Amino acid sequence: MSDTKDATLPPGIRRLHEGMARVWANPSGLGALTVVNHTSVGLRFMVTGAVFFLIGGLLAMLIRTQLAFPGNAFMSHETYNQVFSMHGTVMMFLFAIPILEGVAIYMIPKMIGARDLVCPRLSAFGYFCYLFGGIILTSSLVLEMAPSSGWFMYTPLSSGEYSPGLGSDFWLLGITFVEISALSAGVELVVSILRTRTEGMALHKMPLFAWYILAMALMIVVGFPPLILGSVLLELERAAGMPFFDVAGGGDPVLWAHLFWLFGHPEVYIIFLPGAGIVSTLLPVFARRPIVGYGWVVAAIVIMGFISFGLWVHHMFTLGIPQLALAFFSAASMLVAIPTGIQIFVWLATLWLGRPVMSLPMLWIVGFLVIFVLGGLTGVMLALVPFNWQVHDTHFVVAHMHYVLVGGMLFPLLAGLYYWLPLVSGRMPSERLGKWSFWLIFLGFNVTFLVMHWTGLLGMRRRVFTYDSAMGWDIYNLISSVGGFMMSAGVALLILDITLHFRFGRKAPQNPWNAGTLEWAMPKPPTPYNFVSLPRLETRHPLWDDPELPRTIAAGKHGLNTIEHGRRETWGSDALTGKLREVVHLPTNSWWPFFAALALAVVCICLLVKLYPLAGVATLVAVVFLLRWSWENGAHPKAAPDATVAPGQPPLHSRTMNGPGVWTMSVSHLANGSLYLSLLFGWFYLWTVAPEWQMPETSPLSLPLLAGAGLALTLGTAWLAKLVRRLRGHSDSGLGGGMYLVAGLGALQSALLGLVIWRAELAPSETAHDATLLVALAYVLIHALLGALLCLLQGLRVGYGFVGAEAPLEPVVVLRLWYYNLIVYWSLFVAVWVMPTLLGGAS
Ligand code: HEM
Ligand SMILES: [Cu+2]
Repeated sequence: MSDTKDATLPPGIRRLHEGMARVWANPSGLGALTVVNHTSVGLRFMVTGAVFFLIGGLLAMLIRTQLAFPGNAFMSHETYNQVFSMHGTVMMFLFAIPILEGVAIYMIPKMIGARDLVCPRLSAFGYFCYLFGGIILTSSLVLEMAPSSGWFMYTPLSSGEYSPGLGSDFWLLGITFVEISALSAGVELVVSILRTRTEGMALHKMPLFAWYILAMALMIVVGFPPLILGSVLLELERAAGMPFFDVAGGGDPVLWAHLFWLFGHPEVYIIFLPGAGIVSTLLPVFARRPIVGYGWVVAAIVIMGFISFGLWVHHMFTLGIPQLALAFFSAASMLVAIPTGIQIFVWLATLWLGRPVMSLPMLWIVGFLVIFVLGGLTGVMLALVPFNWQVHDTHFVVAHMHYVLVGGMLFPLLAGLYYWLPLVSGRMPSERLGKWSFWLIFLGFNVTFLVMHWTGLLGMRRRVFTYDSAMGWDIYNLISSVGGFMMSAGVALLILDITLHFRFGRKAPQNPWNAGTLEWAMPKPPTPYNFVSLPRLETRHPLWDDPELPRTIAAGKHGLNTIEHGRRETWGSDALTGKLREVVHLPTNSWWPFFAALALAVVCICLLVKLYPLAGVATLVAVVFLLRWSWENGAHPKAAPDATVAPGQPPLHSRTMNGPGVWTMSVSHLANGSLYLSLLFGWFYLWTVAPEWQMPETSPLSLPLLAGAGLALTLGTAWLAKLVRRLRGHSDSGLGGGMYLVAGLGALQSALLGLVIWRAELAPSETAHDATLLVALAYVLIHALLGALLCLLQGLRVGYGFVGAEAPLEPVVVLRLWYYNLIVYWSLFVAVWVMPTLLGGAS
């Protein structure tokens, strides 16, 4: 029941609901493409992710059919290579990450008492990037041009020489495109969790789920850029012959492995953390007591986030890594067992001290505990280097991986699905069908993968498309395959169950599981604005301490209960204490995210079919769309001519100097910085390790031009900083002219950099040295152009009166970019000019 129609509400409050419904309305028909609301976008992510899960599952069944019998001719080995590569790729990139992000996008604002995420248009954009990228990737299967070098695309197998065709290109371009979506969601989840919690929700009162998602999102922000860089470099190698991973040209294929696993290992935790977050949310509800050791769990999450970045090398134990490094990474890999162990003990203690009730979501959690612990045990075995050498790349590893991934992610996800279903649909799930599908999936899973440990120990390698009967693996493989089909039947039943549920489920009460968190204090199914009024919270379990909360919220008794200004608003609060700081004015529905993503999809397709001029045009179009979109940011006066707020409220965020936009810029630069550091890592790695790397005796880069560009950048940054200081003193004299001046300095920097590149006469398709240098210079050039462009726009906006002493936020945001450029430029100068010159090109 949506409470707009609640006849028991007094007329004033009903008008408030109606006003909210009008301002937050989602258009239908074609207009649905403009929707930015987190509830809709989150659902889209989840449904799309589920479709990709089915595609990935279908591919898994093809694999199991092929392996069911020895000497099977069901598929050719070429097809098999494509099928297992796409199975891994679809499951990891198109199912696991996006569906978990979908859950987070859907749940987080509801759990922290916000009306939406902080950059709703960014999530809409991310969704379309995901959708288009996913379609491009999977269409390669239909075209029989799918990637065939496995989901980690090791070079040189995936390089031009051994993978001619378009398969690798589909992967590299498609994945990069999809990663844009993961990053957008990552950035906006971090900022939303830190800056838009409802009044009083201090960091230590935040629901555990938000902690887990915060860690996941930060890990995405830091962990995904190395892969994006790797993909770009490999695509440059394939398309333009730049030999980053080719030994003959001074590159090194192991660099790919490092860049891939710098991403790939954290990826496993990125997948596990939200799963564990669901467990930590549901378990106390069904144990009917608060979680034991909230602080311990938070500590475990933080520790896990940190150690997981130090572990990537354990995927490369057999790649010829120095002995000492092996010992270090082996020990470190075992350390992860500690935070995992803490969480498992906390869960068991909570169950032990509570009065647990069994229900469908709980069944999935028990299944998770069993499977995940088994997967953890084989994980500790694999961290032992000698054992790892024995079973490396056998089905033992495939078994371990699925115990961790399916146990750690799919089971909690399904627990969460049943748990939050009443919120989404307003109906209760059925216990009977649900139990059947649980047992089919649980037993089917164990039958499939438990025996794979034995096939692996008996020496069956992964990724072989068939085997000889004499090896004695027949019966194990047959059992595995039967288990796989059992599991598929369970999934089919699950889908049937959910579909029937939306039609026939019985009505859910307000708080069906008697949960303590805020998402159960809203109408079911949720209205686009979530809460008509935003409560002030003092406790971690608002609904346990105040069961009346849903009623008082709906009656408009709490904060931000006005709609007079016609704005979409939510609280902006202090990251630590949850004290109110500003009213965040959120943007409304828009076509720009859709158009921008569409233009990028065109870029991607043009690159694939090697229509480079057209790709260039499409890139320009995409940039124009993105700029047009950014023009409406920062509470455009057209959208909100009236910047006043209700008496007693904090100011509108664009009237402050530290609104969430500043945070978004900073978190984006965390991602950007991770990409840059990966690039520096690549430079030094090749310099010191690649056997054929050649450093010229003298740098090809002109010192005066480099220094001139740096000077322009430094002056521009100083000037911009001065303008911002004046704004702080509430003065905007000379702001417009100053902005144009800074833009001019940025343009000068770009021009000088262009000259540096032109005069250097690099031969990027001959040596990895020149190729890496060119990429690094292009990176700073793009940033210089961006800095100039944004200042130019700022100059215009000052002229229009959008920015000034009254609305000082945007220059602060742009200044962050200039600071970033400054650090990057000079550190790069040291790395590519000073150090090589001092060391005399010693290789
Ligand atoms: C639905 C049941 C599933 C079955 C029956 C299944 C089966 C398999 C099999 C037999 C392989 C080995 C291919 C080979 O090495 O030749 C494999 C690989 C893989 N699976 Fe699954 N899988 C399932 C679900 C999942 C899920 C849910 C995920 C991730 C969330 C996943 C991720 C992977 C990955 C990353 C690989 C490695 C692919 C490669 O070697 O390149 N699988 N799967
Ligand atoms: Cu790992």
